[in-house]
This record gives sequence, structure tokens and C-alpha cells, in this order.
Amino acid sequence: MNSRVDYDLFLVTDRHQTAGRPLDAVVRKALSGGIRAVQLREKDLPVRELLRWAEMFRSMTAEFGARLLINDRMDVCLAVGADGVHLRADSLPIPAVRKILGPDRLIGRSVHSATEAIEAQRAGADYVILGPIYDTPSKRAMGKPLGLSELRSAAGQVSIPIFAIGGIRFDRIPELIRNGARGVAAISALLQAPDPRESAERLLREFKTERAAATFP
Ligand code: TZP
Repeated sequence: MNSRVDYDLFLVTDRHQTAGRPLDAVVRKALSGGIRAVQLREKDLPVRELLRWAEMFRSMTAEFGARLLINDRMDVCLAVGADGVHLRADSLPIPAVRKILGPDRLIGRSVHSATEAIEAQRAGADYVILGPIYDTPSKRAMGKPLGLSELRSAAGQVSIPIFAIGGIRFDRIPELIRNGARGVAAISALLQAPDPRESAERLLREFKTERAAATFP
């Protein structure tokens, strides 16, 4: 396993989904609840504004010893000293990004099937985010969610960590782990939570409990 992927829970940002609160304040609360990886994904921002958010989140995540991944933009990643990039299907190919970022930064990839997960691993991804696993409002246009069977299929065929995304809730963590998820990536479960700190703690507690149950059946 890639030891640099040392977290169970990704907070994926969307400043439009914070229930009217400032994104930085919500993310800080989630970090104080134990989140150790943030993916900056403000896709609609002009690059200079994105850079300002990235600088701010770099210092905030560093304060908590958390990883910062930048969606798509490796130039922004390098400029702020982020831990890596998270690539989409239409981003630059992984081998090209690896050449630019070097061996030490994390490269993740969004995938929508087991086949894509295999391809991402072959191309050199450090981890994949697979989804949407469950129904989630922002992805309804993509059609039916993948479900746990696709997760199981991907987990049976790749060795890099798989993070499940789409409709993540604390009560779903046990079945996601049992079906091969190394971790989860969440937007609304953290950003829309009335208390993002409590929500982070609760999600992370589910990981601990489920893993303990797996170790001592
Ligand atoms: N990719 C697949 S599902 C999704 C993304 C970005 C949205 C996840 O949002 P939520 O609120 O955690 O279901």
C-alpha cells in the first residue's frame, strides 16, 4: 500500500455547499474533528482566485498536519507546495503529470468503473476516488449510481487505495469498508453538517469501529 495515502477521509471542497457559511471556517472545523486530507475542488474559479484559496488551505492544512490535494491544476499544486493533484478523466494523463511533479507528490484520479481504476493504477496513480457509489443530488445527471458491486469489483482488481464518493454518510462506512473501500471522500456529509467537527469525528469513529470489528471477529 502507498504509505503516503495515510488518511481514511477526504474532505472535497465545494464553497456552494456550506449552508451559507464561509468555506474556510467549515473546513477548519472539519480539520479540528480529525480530517487529514482536503481536496480543493472549486472548479468554477478563475485560476488566480483558486491560487489564493490554495495558499490559504496550504497553511491551514499544515497547521493540522493534513494533506492538501489540488483538483486538476498541477501548476497551483507546485506554486503552493501542496501534497499532490487530483485528476479528472479530461485532465493531463497521469504519466505526463508524474514527469512534472516527480515521484514524491501524490497523484489521484477520479474513476467511474473498475476498468477505469485498473487503467489509473497502470498509469501510475497513487489512489483513485470511485463514484458515485450511492445516489447524490449533484450527480443525478450521470445516471444510476454505481453501487457496492462496482466497488467490490474494483477492489478485487487494484492494489492502490480506493476512496468511495457519492452519498457518503456515517452509517454507510461499514459496508463500504467491507466492500473494499480504503476510505471515503465526502462533500455534503462534512460541508453541510450543522457541526462539521462532530460529523468528521463521527465518520472517523466508524472507520475505527469497523476495523476493530474486522480484527477481532
Ligand atoms: N464525484 C462523484 S459523486 C460526487 C463527486 C464529486 C459528489 C459527492 O458529493 P456528496 O455530497 O459527498 O454526495
